[in-house]
Amino acid sequence: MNNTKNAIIISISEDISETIDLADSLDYKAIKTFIQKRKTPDVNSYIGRGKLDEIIDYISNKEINIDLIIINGDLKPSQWFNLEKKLGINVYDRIRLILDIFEKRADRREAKLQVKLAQLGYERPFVREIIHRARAGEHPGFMAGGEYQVDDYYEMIKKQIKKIKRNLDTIRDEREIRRRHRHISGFYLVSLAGYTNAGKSSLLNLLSGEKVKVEGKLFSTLSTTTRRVKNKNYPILLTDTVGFIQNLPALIIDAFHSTLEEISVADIVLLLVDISENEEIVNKKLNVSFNELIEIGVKSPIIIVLNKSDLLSKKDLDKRINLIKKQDSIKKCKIVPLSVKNNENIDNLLNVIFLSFPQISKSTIKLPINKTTQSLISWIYDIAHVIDISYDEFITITFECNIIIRDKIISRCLSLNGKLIE
Ligand SMILES: Nc1nc2c(ncn2[C@@H]2O[C@H](COP(=O)(O)OP(=O)(O)OP(=O)(O)O)[C@@H](O)[C@H]2O)c(=O)[nH]1
Ligand SMILES: [Mg+2]
Repeated sequence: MNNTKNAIIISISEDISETIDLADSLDYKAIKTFIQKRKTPDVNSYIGRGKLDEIIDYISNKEINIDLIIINGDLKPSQWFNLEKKLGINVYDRIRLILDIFEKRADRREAKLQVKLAQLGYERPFVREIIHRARAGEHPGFMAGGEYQVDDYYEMIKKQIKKIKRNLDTIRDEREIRRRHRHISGFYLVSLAGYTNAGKSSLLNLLSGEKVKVEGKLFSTLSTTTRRVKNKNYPILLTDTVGFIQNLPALIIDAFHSTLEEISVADIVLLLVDISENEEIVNKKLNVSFNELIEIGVKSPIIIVLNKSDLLSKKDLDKRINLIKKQDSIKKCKIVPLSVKNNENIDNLLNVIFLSFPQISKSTIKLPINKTTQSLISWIYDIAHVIDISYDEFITITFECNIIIRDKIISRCLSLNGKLIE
């Protein structure tokens, strides 16, 4: 069944393609765009009077039903109020559009709470406006809160925000405990970050055999998923999480703090970029995502993964890689082009990841041959990167891994009468 609804986009700049994609993510088709180029929005109605009249005319003459008006920017409560009143159709600004997508996609408890928190934060100034208008006798109710008296509603928002924050803190603490446990068990934590739709979930699925939802729409993923990388040579836990977008509203960043924290505590961050888009967009999205990572406090190595290379010729791909390499901000990062779709260059990515881990050390041990040491060896294969193994009177095995795992392997080796060679 086709659930597409019709929307009009109003903008004061020509840069509207992302807003069209956001609308599409909510199944709204942008059937008409009104652009009034100006430096700052009109204080009262975002766009000037003449343009507004033109839109009112368009709506009233049109046989097609318009379900939503989308403003390609942020609205002040008074502007929103005036626009809805004049146009007689629901008016969303960019933040509200994103919040609605998030609400639709939130599948687990944490994401639901985070979205609710962001929504309440968003609604608060609007409620203030409504209280003001209601007192002046202009507006009887508000958004979903029509059944509440506005004053009560405002109080309720405050209480709800407090309660949600408490619940989110508990979930965050549980996650912290789980994370510490995983680290102690010797796993490396690698997180996937990047602009929405770059292919993060596709890469998680490919590397772990998971079936996280993959979609050509914006913000398919909201909840965090952590899975072990299938390749047994690498004891890696990979975490997929919410994507970035330019001007990600501060209240969403705040609400998703604990989810984004998951990125900042990883040993390595993979920053995915869709390399197939045009150069200007690639650069913009790369910079937005990179700055976002710095802002959320990432200190670990960042590997730039240029995904969707299958959509470019070798020549175009090389050209783009060279352009990206020239950027000062990302000079220290390694760059890996690949195609998740065609399973191309994935092994190279795993190697680059492994070589980027902090405190990697190489060790060689000698073990007597018996049943117990066999199980130790398969365990070593499981949690370390085995470089060489040879059998004579003893088994000599050389492996690379982080210091925590190394200490564990050596202590088990010694307890089985093995020897540390180097
Ligand atoms: N051509 C091509 N398409 C790809 C590749 N990797 C992913 N895609 C497509 O890109 C779209 C987005 O993929 P996702 O894995 O959902 O992207 P994401 O980064 O998880 O997106 P969000 O969860 O929305 O942040 C889907 O339509 C994928 O099929 C690739 O290597 N080549
Ligand atoms: Mg995803």
